[in-house]
This record gives sequence, structure tokens and C-alpha cells, in this order.
Amino acid sequence: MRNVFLILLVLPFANVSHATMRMGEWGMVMNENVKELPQGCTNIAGVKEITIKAGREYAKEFPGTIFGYSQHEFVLPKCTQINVKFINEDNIRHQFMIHGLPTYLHPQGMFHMELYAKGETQGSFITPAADATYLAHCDVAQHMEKGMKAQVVVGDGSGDLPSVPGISGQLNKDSYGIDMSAGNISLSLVLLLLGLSSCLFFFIWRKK
Ligand SMILES: [Cu+2]
Repeated sequence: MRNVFLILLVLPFANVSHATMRMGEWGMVMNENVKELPQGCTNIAGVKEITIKAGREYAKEFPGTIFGYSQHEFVLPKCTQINVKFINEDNIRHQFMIHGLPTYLHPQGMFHMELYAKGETQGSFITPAADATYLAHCDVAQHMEKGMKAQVVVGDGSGDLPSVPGISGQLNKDSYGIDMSAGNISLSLVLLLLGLSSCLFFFIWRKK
């Protein structure tokens, strides 16, 4: 009886969030939205299909990265239902998570797709009514830092995000400092003088 009472007490709060989740041994799709209209949209303006592939293959183009997406930028119209096909080409876990979406549509502002190994899945969300640029990434440790970062531009966007491969440069650029120690400088000078004097020597020797 006490349990029934508890359930009745909790029931009115159970439907507060529109959180949806599908999961299995393949991975998960969390916080999809195909029902709720974002504020400022009068109707769903259209439906757009996008495909995003995740894998090591896509890092080749960008030195210093290990992982990547087949596209690091998506330009999408406002108030549009986006059907995302997410393909993982690696045999490790990868995600495609969009952040900063309206929290009344997506808990924590997040739309999340994840595959534990090679495979594919589908998920949908509706783009908001304002011009904005959203971060999309893979949250597995070090995957974003190593290249799995993209931007989702809705309408005209709100400016490029930093360190998006191919869009706004690399996250961790290798830097090679110049060795300015006395030993290194004197060695360089000696080699320079040696080179110059040998040139001079052969020049004079050939003149004879
Ligand atoms: Cu990943």
C-alpha cells in the first residue's frame, strides 16, 4: 500500500522531462526530439537528412589528430527536422553529441548518439529558430582533443567555434622551439665559418 502511495506521489513529476532514450548492446540515442516545436517556430519548415561518419580515417587530413568526422561543419536551416545517420567506422566507442540546444527540448541541452563499435544508428532533432553555432563532439576521453570536434551552424550561426579541424585550426599544434643555448649558437657559428672558409678555399684553389 505504501508503494502505491509513493508511486502516486511521484507520478505527476515523472512526465516533466521529455527525455527519450533508446539503447542496446550497439550503443544509444538519447534526448531525441521530433515532437516538440522549438520556441519561435510556427511549424516544421522541412526535413533534412545528414550523415556523419566517425573514424580514424578522417584524421589523416589534419596533422596532429587521431580521430575525426567525415564532416566538421554542418550548416542547417532553422526550424527543420534533422534526421541524423551516425556511422562508426572504428571498432571502438564513438559519439556524436550536440551541446547547447534549448533545455526545454533536450535535457542538459544535449542530443546524444553513441556507438560502441562499428555500426550505424539514426536519431532526430529539430533545429531552433535562432541563428546559433553549436558544439558537436565525441566525449570519450581525449577524442575531442584529438580531432573529434565539429560545429553545427543553424541559420547564419553565431561565429566559428575554436579549434574545429579544417574550420578554425588545430587543437594541439606541434611546436618546435629554437635552441638558443650558448653551446648550440657557438656550434652553429663554427659550422657557418667552416662552410664559408671551405667555399673561399675552393674559390682560391680553382683560380690558381
Ligand atoms: Cu570517439
